[in-house]
Amino acid sequence: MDLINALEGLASELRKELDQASLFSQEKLEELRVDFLGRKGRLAQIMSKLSSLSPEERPAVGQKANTVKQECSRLFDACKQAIEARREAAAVAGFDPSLPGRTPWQGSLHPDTLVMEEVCGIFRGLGFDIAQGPEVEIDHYNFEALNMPPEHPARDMQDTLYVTDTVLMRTHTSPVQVRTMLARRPPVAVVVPGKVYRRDSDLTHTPMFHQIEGLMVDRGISMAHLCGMLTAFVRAVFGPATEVRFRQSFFPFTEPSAEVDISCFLCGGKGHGHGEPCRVCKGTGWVEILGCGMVDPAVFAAVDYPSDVTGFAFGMGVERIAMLKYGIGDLRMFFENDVRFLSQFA
Ligand code: 2NM
Repeated sequence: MDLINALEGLASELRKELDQASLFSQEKLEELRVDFLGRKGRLAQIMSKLSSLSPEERPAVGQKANTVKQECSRLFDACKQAIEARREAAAVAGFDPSLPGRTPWQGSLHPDTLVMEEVCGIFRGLGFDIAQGPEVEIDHYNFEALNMPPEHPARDMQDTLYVTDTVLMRTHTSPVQVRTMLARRPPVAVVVPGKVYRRDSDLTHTPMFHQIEGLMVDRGISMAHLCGMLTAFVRAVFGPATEVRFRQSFFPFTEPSAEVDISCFLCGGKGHGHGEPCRVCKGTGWVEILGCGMVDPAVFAAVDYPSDVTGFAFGMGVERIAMLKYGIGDLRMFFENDVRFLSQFA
């Protein structure tokens, strides 16, 4: 008979629901009791159909209802005691499982890390290895081998943090390229992300910042490879419509040297928007993004490479790229580690 089945089902449904019940609160258990045994509960709903039965059928159903009700009450009471016992044990142990949980903080990567990972990922796709090296360097790798002998005016361009006469905090990541060339024969293709140090501190300079430099050396490497690689790179970071401009420049370790400008990603190179000069490119339509050049033969001589190899190198400031990419207006944000800033990069 349907109602008998329904009544029997009720007890097994309750057993299932109470499986986890020692983890319930008393409040939740009481809600469950009302749901099953309350005036408009599941048992009451089944019994409301009693009137549809013939008078002969009713006593059996009524009896069944009584046993089911007793069984359910017994289950509820046992559960209530189990919850109370658990609460008492936990209280003795000094832990209250009925307290709401604490939401753990979700960490996020620093914008410097995001940019270094993105840039290194792009160059890995172009066939470059990633190399790293010490932040405390010797004069020889940081300057001498990079065509900056003692008294070279270029050493004044970079205010160096010295540890001793010959030991210093690296002022760029280029000494890692030197170490790489000393350790490997051409072909070499590496990018080097990392911290660099300068004796400089104001609104737009910090004593420590991040650079990514790259180097590709082989027989037959030309300016065309440099242009192709760097164009592919900036389009991967700033979008396929980005225009690229190579502007003549100077570095001690490259000849010729150039700075790379990209068409402004904010105003699209127009130099203005809403009738105002563009705030990213200051109205020029171009944004400087990195420096580069063909490695000076003096650098290859310093690492004992044969005189017929050629190569290109490039370098960029990570904070500068991040400021452009994420619209960060203040360099100090990178070093204050304010969670309200950092969490925006989650
Ligand atoms: C730059 C610009 C131009 C550079 C040169 C070298 C090395 F080691 F191969 F000589 N590494 N990086 C380089 C060249 C770096 O940064 C603005």
